[in-house]
Amino acid sequence: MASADDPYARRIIHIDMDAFYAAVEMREDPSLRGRPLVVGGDPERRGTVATCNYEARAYGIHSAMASRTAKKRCPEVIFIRPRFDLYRAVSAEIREIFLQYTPKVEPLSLDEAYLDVTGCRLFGGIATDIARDIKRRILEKTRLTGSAGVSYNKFLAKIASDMNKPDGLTVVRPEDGPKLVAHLPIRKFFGIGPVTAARMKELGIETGADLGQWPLERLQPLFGKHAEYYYQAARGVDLREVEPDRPRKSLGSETTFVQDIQDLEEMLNALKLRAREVALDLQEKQLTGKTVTVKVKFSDFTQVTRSHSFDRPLTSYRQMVAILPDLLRRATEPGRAVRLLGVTVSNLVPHSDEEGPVQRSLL
Ligand code: DCP
Ligand code: MG
Repeated sequence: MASADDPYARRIIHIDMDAFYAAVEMREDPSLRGRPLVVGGDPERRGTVATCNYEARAYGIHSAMASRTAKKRCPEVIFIRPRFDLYRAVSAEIREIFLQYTPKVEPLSLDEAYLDVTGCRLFGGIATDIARDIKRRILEKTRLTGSAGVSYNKFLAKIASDMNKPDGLTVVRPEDGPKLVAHLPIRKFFGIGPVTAARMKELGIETGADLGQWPLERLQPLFGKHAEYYYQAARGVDLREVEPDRPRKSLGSETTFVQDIQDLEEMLNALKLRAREVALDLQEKQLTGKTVTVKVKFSDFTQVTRSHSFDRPLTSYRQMVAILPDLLRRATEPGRAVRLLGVTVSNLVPHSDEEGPVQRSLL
């Protein structure tokens, strides 16, 4: 009988929409279908590809690529400006569907979520059938396809959803988990970014099987608090819970300039615009925060952040703006060109009504 802490007892589904922004744009304008399409960026200027459709991927174009490079790889590629409101609306529709199967839904981004369906009684509790039904409902409601991964933990459900894209449905059963993980490049493990992967490579760890050779006592001095997760993951075990509505830790907005700027006034104006975006976002989500951080990226891509924490949560947009000149001066150096500026508010708390109607709005 499966107990609550049995690492194989849960049923987790990971859903990830296919070429999400691009698919939405093709739905809105069917004349775009079958042609290589990039969402985000601008080939004449700076900017990066947010995503592209599968036709564009055939040319080697991918997310986060410089749009100039994308244009070089496929001169006839069509560039589309992203319409986030539209993607957010579709995302909300998908989330509504998820919630009809389980309250345990953890969105990771607009197009991706984990669902814990362990307690779901639909379809005799068979997670594969539940996942198939979710895909069907998404298609019916949004005319878009998504790919599903079904497994006994988050790590493997996410790996599975990526295995048969687009429109995939892939199941990884407990008896197959360890074998799959053994073949997996270390870079695909949750939480292992390029830096850790490079470090592991130096240690001769390139796959799950390599990682599985290391006893916990040897991983601990090298990877500290992450060691246990790596140790378990190498065995196909991941005990992380699906966490519904994970509270946000920060809200931010940033901008990359078409041409690097050096003028402090100009920088300050750009920052104020970002701060306004953040204030709007906070207001929309009924949040405020205590810490304001300014981020500066220089033309050589090095990055500096400077923060200020107030004793009490912000009650106005002005308060946020007032601290920007000081943070900006501390982050920049005269004459050094800046390529990107951003503002983030963290240490978030709910924006209560107790402070009175005048202060209820951050704007
Ligand atoms: N996105 C972005 N910048 C990135 C990566 C993604 O703006 N560097 C946006 C655009 C994507 C959406 O997030 O449409 C979802 O990201 P995915 O990684 O799931 O990519 P897609 O859904 O576009 O494609 P796939 O079919 O590979 O999931
Ligand atoms: Mg996707």
